[in-house]
Amino acid sequence: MPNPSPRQQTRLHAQPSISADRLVLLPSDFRLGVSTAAYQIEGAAREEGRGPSIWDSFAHTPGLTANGDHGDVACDHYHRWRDDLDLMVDLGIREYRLSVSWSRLQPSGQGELNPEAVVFYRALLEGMRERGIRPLVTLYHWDLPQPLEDAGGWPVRVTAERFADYAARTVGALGDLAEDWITLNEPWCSAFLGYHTGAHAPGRRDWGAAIAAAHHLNLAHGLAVAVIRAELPGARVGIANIVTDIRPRTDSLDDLAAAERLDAASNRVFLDPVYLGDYSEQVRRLLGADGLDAVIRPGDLDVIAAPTDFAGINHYQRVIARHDDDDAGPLRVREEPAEPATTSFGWSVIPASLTAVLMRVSREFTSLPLLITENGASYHDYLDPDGDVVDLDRVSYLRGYLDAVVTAVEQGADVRGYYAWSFLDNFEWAEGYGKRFGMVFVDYATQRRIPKLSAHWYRRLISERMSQLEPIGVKR
Ligand code: IFM
Repeated sequence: MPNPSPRQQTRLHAQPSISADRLVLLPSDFRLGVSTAAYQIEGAAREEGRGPSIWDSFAHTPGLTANGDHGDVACDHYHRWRDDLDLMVDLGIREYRLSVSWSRLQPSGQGELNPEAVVFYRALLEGMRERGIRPLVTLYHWDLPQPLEDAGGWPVRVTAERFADYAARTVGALGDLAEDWITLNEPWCSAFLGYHTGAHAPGRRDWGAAIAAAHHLNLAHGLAVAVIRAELPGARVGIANIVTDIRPRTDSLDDLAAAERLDAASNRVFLDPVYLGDYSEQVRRLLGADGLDAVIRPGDLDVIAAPTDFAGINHYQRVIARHDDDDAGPLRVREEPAEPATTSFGWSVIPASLTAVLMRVSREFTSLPLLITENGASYHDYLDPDGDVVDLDRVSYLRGYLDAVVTAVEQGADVRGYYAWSFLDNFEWAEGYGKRFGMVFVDYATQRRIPKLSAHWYRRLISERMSQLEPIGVKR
């Protein structure tokens, strides 16, 4: 790797870090890491026994992803993982959130694990151990085995039971190599983008199915917590929910109610049962008659509220909610990005929204330690004629959002980690490869990795942090 070139050094010097007297406010066990997901980086879609997932089917259906992009090859991490881990080490990164692929580990969605997949993930996790990288492993980052979708997918209850079986077997096979586990990533996307808007796999458009999926995803999480604890008593377990900062457009009663509805259907339907033990009145009023009441069985809420060890929070944006009777959707809410929208997705860049979300989760939902399991931004990154990627926007984004984390800590939130999304540019779902979130640029034609300026900035930040911790004897 790549030390920064002299020109990059000059640019880096011009980019301030987070000031030492702010950085020092983070708890001594604070993790500074990066995050990825299996389908977005692995490739090797038909190798060594992997079966198709809903994302293979979706991405190979013409017209559903930008440019018809799919994850068949992606970043070819399946074959290049050693170099990728070496690069991570060179960049000073010792905390890595990754996901394992259900359709690779259990291609039919039930029964014995695929031995070749177990060999692969064991080698990957052993490779991390050898390099001193601590894994945080997500069991489900959206790649439902296609046979389970064919049998009804998340809207049917048995999928939650299948997930618990997969979780038990996977933790049984890999648990000696990882202590930290996440059950599900962003069940909101799986349920509502997958089954309501159809923007994500499996591409269905059925509001009732999305609501049933939401409950079964919550149930899957709770069932998995129990089996993970049984398999690996020392495990630290949590769920990664996307938490959006939702604000009413005006203080009219209509807009306030619209914001409350959007919050119920985006945040509360997942946070309430996991952390508060029941769906709130707002959620039940909005979703109960549309199917939620019908799928909740006695005992489910106790299962879902199984104690966890941390709360994972993925945060990307603030959204403005406006009441809209003409909106054909069930929520009657028009969503607008809060200004200024500056990422290439058109998402807002408002670091204070992360502070707000962390404070809200701490005050309203849980006193568990919080891990920011994803936060990041896509920009129009490109290789300049000197072969560098100078992503000043991302540097400024990361600085702003990490500083917002420090603000939340100052205000009393118990935040223990930040995993930037993402380590590598990767397959950004329906948006394909056109949206780049990585700190490391991937030239997909050659699979060359080029650390962007943000990667060098992050390395410097981690090293400043380490030098703050050394005098007090904390080593990582
Ligand atoms: O790329 C995704 C990731 O898979 C889940 N959270 C949001 C990211 C950016 O859209």
